[in-house]
Amino acid sequence: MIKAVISGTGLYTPPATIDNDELVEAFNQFVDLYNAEHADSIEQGEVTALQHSSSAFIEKASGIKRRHVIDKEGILDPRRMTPYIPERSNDERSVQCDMAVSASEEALSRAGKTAADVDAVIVACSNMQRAYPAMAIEVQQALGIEGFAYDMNVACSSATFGLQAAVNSVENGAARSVLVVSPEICSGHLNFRDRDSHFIFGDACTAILVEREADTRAGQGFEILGTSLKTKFSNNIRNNFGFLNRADESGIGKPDKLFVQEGRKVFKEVSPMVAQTIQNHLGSLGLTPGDLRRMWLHQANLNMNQLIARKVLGRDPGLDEAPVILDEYANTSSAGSIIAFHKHNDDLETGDLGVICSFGAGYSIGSVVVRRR
Ligand code: CO8
Repeated sequence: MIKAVISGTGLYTPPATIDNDELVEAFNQFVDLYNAEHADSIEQGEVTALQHSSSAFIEKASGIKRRHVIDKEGILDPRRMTPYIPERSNDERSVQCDMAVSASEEALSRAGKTAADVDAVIVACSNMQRAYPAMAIEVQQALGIEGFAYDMNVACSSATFGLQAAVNSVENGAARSVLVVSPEICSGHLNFRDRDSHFIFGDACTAILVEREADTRAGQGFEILGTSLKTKFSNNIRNNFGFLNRADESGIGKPDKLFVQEGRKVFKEVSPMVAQTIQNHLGSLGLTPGDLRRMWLHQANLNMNQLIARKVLGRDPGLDEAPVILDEYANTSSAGSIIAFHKHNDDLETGDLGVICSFGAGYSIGSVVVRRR
């Protein structure tokens, strides 16, 4: 039987950063402008005055300190509050393709492989910058890969669902190796005018190379022991942007065409589901939580991750057991758990076990149990 391994990972981090104080200053300027413009209506009770945001709240409620973004100026302009990412001509590489190529080249180089060794590309992320042709086929062409490519979207769980698709393709012989790439431009669909969520997301791109064990060096990378996926429909994280928007002009420009969530409900409902999914997955592989050396969890909220790790382990986790990258990156959707894995796996020893686990809109949860080779 063919076995699949993760032989290399890569990360593209946009150079621009916005810390909480900068973000809050711009948001509060926007609030002051809005309240001044609507002073009469606010006075007459027709419009509700907007409230200031606060860095102290953001760090306490989420653990986020800063985020990397493709464009800083547009987001921090209180009259715009949206990144400025100029359109490119059809003859140029798209922005997501550029990010994907950068992360993929690092993954290939770390695995000691070239494009000639890869048979497939899956672009798995929350937002594609166009409907078609598939982003993955553009990335495939840019990297010079023969074979096939396709896009998929399961919001924050896209990368782990993509990993399962890659494992299937490798283990059933459809591909020798598959690149799973997650170019997340979350700033493009975040409502920076919404006090409840303006601080949540950042931009980044990850890439993972999944190969046949037989094509890798002894001791290289991580054996994939199993993948487990779970979904349950919920409206608590939603984005109604879509191709039918133009068919009803009354909805254009409404806030539901960007990311919206009931954050508290998500926290309460998803945390136990995630802990249960990890425990069930370990059990199905004949393992127990005590066997885990590390959990690379989705990076949305620090308190949520501590709660999930505590539920899984039955005790408080050490930072070393559930590493945190959201302080630096914020929530980068599907890239988050893979960034944690990419940055925090070098110290594991042969035989050490870990779980990569994503969770988010859908609801969707993806668990991937790996063992250091
Ligand atoms: N500044 C100051 N005060 C604030 C602010 C702010 N910015 N925002 C809210 N408050 C106030 C509220 O008004 C409230 O005040 P009061 O108590 O007087 O009513 C108080 O703070 C508490 O508000 P909340 O209950 O909303 O705050 P929480 O403690 O619940 O924290 C969080 C909010 C941080 C959002 C938290 O609920 C959370 O992180 N939940 C988990 C969310 C999560 O994991 N979501 C996953 C979504 S990601 C995903 O699936 C990917 C989607 C695709 C990506 C798309 C890219 C854009």
